[in-house]
Amino acid sequence: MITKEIQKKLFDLMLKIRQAEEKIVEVYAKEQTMRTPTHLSIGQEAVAAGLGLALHKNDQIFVGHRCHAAYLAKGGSLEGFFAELCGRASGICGGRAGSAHLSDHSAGIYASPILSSMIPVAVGAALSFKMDGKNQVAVAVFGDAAIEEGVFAESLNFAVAKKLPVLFLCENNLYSTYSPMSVRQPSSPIFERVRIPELDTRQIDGNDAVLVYECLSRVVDKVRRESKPYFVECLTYRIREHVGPLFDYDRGYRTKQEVEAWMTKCPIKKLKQELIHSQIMTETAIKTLEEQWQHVCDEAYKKALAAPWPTENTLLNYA
Ligand SMILES: Cc1ncc(C[n+]2csc(CCOP(=O)(O)OP(=O)(O)O)c2C)c(N)n1
Ligand SMILES: [Mg+2]
Repeated sequence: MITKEIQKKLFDLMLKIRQAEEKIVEVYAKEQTMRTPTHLSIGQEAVAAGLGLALHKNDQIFVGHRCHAAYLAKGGSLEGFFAELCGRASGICGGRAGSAHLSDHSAGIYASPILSSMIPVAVGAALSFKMDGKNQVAVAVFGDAAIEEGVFAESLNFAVAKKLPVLFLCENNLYSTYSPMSVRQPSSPIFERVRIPELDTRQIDGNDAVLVYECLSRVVDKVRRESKPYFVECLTYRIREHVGPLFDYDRGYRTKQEVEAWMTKCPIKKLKQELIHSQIMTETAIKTLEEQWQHVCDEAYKKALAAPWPTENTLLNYA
């Protein structure tokens, strides 16, 4: 049952993620303060928001290069986020990791941009939860290209064979860098192709935050109760370029019309209309909330720039 509170929380979380990434868009090229490649999730926020609210605090997410949204949705610190992107000592990984390795043990999120590499790590975490009798769930979050790596099949096989509490969550944004699905994979939907008798799989609209939350909260509950894996494919779309803050209409691998068509399906726009229509929030309240998140992100960025760089004597820490 979706309450007004859940709807508001989903909206709030998506706004937080959007404003954080819009701040990156604003300063990335102009100020050159973030010397790290950034893979933005603008347009894909509903998946992370729905997942973040569906999980318990001690569940863990294992994600790839496009990790900002999942990191913020899992409770990663916003100040630590900006400081990390600016390479400062107060960054969540001491300024060493950058945008694609956001990992925060206390929030329960780990990221690595080696394609598919976090999928077996999620399965390993799920194995340890099961062996230790912990009631936790591990989630592997990955893109449509990650299933093309052999380790995905190995991980799925092992998780099903050992009945592990792991959710495989595929963010299908239809592209791997500049290559569309049609030149890389058979035309049948991913969720049907990975289905085997012992594995439940589903495909959902990944731009509908309420639907994502409803689906994932049920699925996560099932994974936890029955200790068995589940695969969910979320259909969504990346609005900005693969890596960096710009639009990429000039690249020639997708049309401007296609991007604009997906902009009309923006998950934030969609939930905003629903909130206003069902009189849960007024337009003015929504505007105020947007401005509040803008302000919080501005302040976190300013604080990051004022923070010290890592010092030379810490160079070998974490080695
Ligand atoms: C092992 C490996 N091969 C290639 C790459 C380069 N690479 C980075 S992202 C990416 C495409 C990923 O596409 P997808 O999994 O669909 O995620 P998306 O970027 O669309 O979110 C590739 C090929 C990599 N990081 N690791
Ligand atoms: Mg993709």
